[in-house]
Amino acid sequence: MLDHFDQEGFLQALRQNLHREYRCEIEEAAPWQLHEALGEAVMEQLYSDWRASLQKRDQVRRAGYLSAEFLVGRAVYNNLLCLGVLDEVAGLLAQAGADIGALEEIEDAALGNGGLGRLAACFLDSAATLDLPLDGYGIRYRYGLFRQQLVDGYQKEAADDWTRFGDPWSVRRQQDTVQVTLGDQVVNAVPYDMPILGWGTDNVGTLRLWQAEPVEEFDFTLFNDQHYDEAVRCKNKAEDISRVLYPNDSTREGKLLRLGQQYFFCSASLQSMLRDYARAHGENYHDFGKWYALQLNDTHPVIAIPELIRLLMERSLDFLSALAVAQETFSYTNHTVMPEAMESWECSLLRETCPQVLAVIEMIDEHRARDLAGRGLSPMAAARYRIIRGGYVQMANLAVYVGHTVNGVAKLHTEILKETVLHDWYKLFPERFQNKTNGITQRRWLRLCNPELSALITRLLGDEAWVRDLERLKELERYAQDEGVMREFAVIKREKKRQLAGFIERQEGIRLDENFLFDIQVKRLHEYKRQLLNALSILDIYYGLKEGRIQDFTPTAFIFGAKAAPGYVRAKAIIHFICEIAKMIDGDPEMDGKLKIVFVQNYNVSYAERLIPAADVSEQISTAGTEASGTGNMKFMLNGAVTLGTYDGANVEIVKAAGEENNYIFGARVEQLDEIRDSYDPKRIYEEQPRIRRVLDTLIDGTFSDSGNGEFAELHRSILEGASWHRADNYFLLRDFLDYQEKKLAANRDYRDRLAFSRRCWYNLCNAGRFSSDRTIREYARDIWKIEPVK
Ligand code: GL9
Repeated sequence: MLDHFDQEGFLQALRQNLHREYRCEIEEAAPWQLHEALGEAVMEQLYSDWRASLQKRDQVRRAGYLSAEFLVGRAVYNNLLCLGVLDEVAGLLAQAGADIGALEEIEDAALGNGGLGRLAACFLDSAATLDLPLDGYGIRYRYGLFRQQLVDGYQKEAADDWTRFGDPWSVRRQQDTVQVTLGDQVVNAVPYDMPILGWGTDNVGTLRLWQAEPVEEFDFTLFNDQHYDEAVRCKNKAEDISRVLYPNDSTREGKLLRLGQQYFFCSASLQSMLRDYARAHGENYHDFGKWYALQLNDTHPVIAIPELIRLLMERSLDFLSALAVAQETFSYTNHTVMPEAMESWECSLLRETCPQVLAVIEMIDEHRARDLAGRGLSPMAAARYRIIRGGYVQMANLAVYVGHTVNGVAKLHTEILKETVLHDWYKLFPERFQNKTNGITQRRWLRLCNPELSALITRLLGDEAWVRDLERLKELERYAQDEGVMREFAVIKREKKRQLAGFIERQEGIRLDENFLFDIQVKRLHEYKRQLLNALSILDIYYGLKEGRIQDFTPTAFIFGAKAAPGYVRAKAIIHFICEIAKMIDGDPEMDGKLKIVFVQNYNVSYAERLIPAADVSEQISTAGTEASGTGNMKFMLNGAVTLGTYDGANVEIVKAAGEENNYIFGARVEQLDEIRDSYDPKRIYEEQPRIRRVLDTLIDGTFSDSGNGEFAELHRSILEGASWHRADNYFLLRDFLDYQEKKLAANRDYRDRLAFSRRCWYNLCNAGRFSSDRTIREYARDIWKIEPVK
């Protein structure tokens, strides 16, 4: 790619685009105008490589990643980086009087909630880099994940109008429009294709996002008769389908519209694949599964299974042949063990949205009953595997029964699937189960977000090969003994902290001192992730400092970033609680220069790119057995932070790779929790431990005001009494509290010896190689999709 990047031509194209579209020069252009013109110029440079890659796809076995979410973030810097011209373009713009940094104003494409959607984006990046024929299929939401503001410590949501200033990275492919029938309504599905650039290759992948549009703009007769609202009703109803991303993380939304979204993008994607298939291979659809491997990202796209069978039957396959093709084609990834996230759809909803598909699901379930009887299961035993149960379709059962492979996303998670969540299925089909530990792309999560550290790594290794081969980092271990290198490493961390402090001051109006230890917890707000535990521990540190119980404390900034699902009342109460603690500490002059809390607003991919490189301590404190994998944990490790965490998800593998002695691990393990679960008595701990009682009681003793809505008292009850739907302290905050506090203070003490602390950070960085999504995607390609690189 970089060989044939034409700098002169590029600059000229940029100028021409600005002249033509906005009648202005580079130095006069507003950031969004520069972004549009720059995007267009890049797309022009890409065009022939993208086209060539698309053509090659048709000649090989290929894979499709079906996902309701792709959290791609900001494209401009990453694309310039992958083209190998980020610094050059920055220089050219500077010469022309413009600042490439101005493009920070451009909104992220936040078409996902969190880890699951970001993983999908990392996978596409890795596949493009590895020349693997993988494309993404999803929804082009008109509004992505809501924008978050904190008003008096409360989360306020606003619409995320991410295309407000255009979207130069998508190509509308009108000619590839297909139609999808939803209930009594037919809508157009119009694909918008985004190029996915790899590093050091001219291969370009494609993310195809579907937009719902009316078949007819509006009803002219109604309009003429002055029924204006009526006239556009159909248009609105069609556009509603791809209007907004559901902001739920690990909880399901049993809404008709959500089901409509899932069916819409699955049907559209399959129709377009069948069209491509027929063009390339003819109309013998029996062989579809020989050419296409389709990965179902959680249960959201599982409706693609019966839809493919239906579409194949329309193309004259019989049911059993179509089922066999589906079996060959689909595999399913589970991303969570939270029972409230397991999708099931009421049959009546399916009947309303896609009755033809419900009929196919019924056929699959009848076939399953016969199949299992044939395998010698009694009707009683076979009933445990029902796909339709109590009037609901169990989407995970559908996926595991029809798919050829099911995988978890970290070793521990896959074990939990086999032993509990999907145990019955594992007994029946053990050969279908695999583990694929998650990964992250080092292009965005180190090379792009931390050019300073990248430069050091490149200098020490002698070249940039690590950007495509992250295992190379292991060779850096020997520099742990080199004080000069360790000092340089520490200087870089300080610089990233200084940069973050500047950004936070501009965004939040809060000043941070880069000499503080930066302890960061950023992720979606969820009870199982235990931000409340972190908050309570900070309160304990606060009282410990006031009382003199804690001595020689390294001044620390605790930084939070998290969005709460708008309907998740407790999660919002926890945000408010953290903000109240921050306010109290700010108001206490004794804490000046010692303790600081910041809750940043609107945490997103671009904010993460600034926060993660600046962390000394990475908080990964979910209750053991609850976080399927986590991927933020890997990003922090890669940028040289130590993990303060539990034995949960991929933390287990991270600590194994980087050494327990270089991290701060605490808390009960899964087996221990399983043992105490039934007899667990948080009230006893509360009564026996005055420090715990004191911090927990700030929720009810008037230390903080919940503005009279009872939200803090409700949090207090959730720990000590439980509620109708869960036990007291469901996530074992009190069980782990003292152990957590001990490890947190140990990290704080250890930080005083900067050199030793830097070494621990360094070992984390050096052992992050395994957590590249390049490794993950190679495993999917080899073990599940059976696809090969295309050169
Ligand atoms: C998640 C898990 O909770 C994470 O532990 C995991 O790392 C990712 C990716 O596999 O998947 N499952 C899930 O529903 N979400 C995850 O992050 N939620 C969101 O993406 C919002």
